[in-house]
Order: sequence, then structure tokens, then C-alpha cells
Amino acid sequence: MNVTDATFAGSVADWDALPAGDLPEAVFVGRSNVGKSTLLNALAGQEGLAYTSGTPGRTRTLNFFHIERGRGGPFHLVDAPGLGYAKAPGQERECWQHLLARYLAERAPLRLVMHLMDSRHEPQPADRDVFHFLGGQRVPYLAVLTKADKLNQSERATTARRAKEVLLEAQLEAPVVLTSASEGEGLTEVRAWLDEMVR
Ligand SMILES: Nc1nc2c(ncn2[C@@H]2O[C@H](COP(=O)(O)OP(=O)(O)OP(=O)(O)O)[C@@H](O)[C@H]2O)c(=O)[nH]1
Ligand SMILES: [Mg+2]
Repeated sequence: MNVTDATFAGSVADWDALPAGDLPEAVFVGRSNVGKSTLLNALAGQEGLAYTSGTPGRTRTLNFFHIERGRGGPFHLVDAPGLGYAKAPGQERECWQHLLARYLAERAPLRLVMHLMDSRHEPQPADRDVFHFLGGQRVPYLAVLTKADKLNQSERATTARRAKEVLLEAQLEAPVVLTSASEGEGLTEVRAWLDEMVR
């Protein structure tokens, strides 16, 4: 995937506001602060496209980005609110979690779910919820381990293997990619998955 243009295409807070049209979509899900917006920017090659922050809960709507990539044709990359973020007002949080669940289950143009997990930690309860939710779904799934730059050599060796084990326990057979948005690690692999699945 060779991104030639990436632009913000709108924020969506309820189902009826989802974009019409036939562009395929790929979504980032994962716990708050895991690095979803940062990875989106790295893939798009545009820092500051999606807002990032060290404070969890930065992204509060489904944010759509229009991506142009040479031969593969345009698609939408979708940045989702962080799971398990407890500080937002209860009602607001419930609304977006409901929207996200429905989006993952029913959204016709959705071609790929990228589930981001922090490479330094075991999958958390919110991640396990994602496994269970997605286990029964039709949409291809990619496990993306983030912030690999924070790991030493031996941690690197074990983390992807451990993630595979946990996925298998949850009966999800999925590719696992180790990434670092800051070092550019794994981006080529994620781009290859996007090219293969999102068309
Ligand atoms: N070291 C390192 N830090 C990263 C990496 N990716 C993201 N971060 C940092 O992690 C923090 C959270 O990043 P975001 O991209 O805003 O996380 P998010 O998953 O979008 O968070 P929410 O919008 O709250 O759900 C920021 O301080 C980033 O700079 C990475 O690859 N390496
Ligand atoms: Mg974000």
C-alpha cells in the first residue's frame, strides 16, 4: 500500500450518520491509549491526522479517514474510541460502545478489524471481550501488538507467541503483527494485510 492521500472524512456518533457509498472499510479497535490513532497516522504517513494523546479517552467517536493508495483504490480507515476507558460520562460511554458493537457486527463495508493490544501486557479483560465478540463474526481479524520499541530482545521473542496462545485459547485463529509506530516497525506488514483484505 502506497498512500498517496489521506484526509479526515467525518466523525460519527450514531448509526444513521455512517457514510453511505461503497468504499470498503478497515477499523482499529483496542483499549484506550494502546496507540490506535498513532498507528493510523503512521500508516497514512501523516502525523496529526488523527488526534493522539497521552491521556486515555482522546477518541470519542468513530472517525473516518479517506485513504487513497495508488492501485488498490480508495478506502476508509476508521479510528474507534478506546475500550475500557472509565472516565467518560457513563451515558456517553454506553452510547459509543453500543455503536461500536453494532458497527463490528453489522457494518456491510467492513473488511478488516485490526485489534490493537499493548505488546508489554497480557491481554486485558476488555481485550478478551473483543475476542469473544469477534469469535463469532464474519469479518477478518488481525491482532496488532503496539509499542514494540518499549520491549527488549527477550520480551520481543515471547510477546507474539503469547498473544497467539491467548488467541487460540479464545478460538480465534488470527495473524499477529508486532508494531512500533514510532520506529516504523511492522507497518509494511499491516499495509500488506490492508491491501489483501480491503478491496
Ligand atoms: N513508544 C511508543 N509510544 C506510542 C506508540 N504508539 C502510540 N504511542 C503513545 O501512546 C499514547 C496513546 O496513543 P494514542 O494513539 O492516542 O492512543 P489511542 O489508542 O488512540 O487512545 P484513545 O483515543 O484514548 O482510545 C500516546 O502518548 C502515543 O505517543 C509506539 O509505537 N511507541
Ligand atoms: Mg485515539
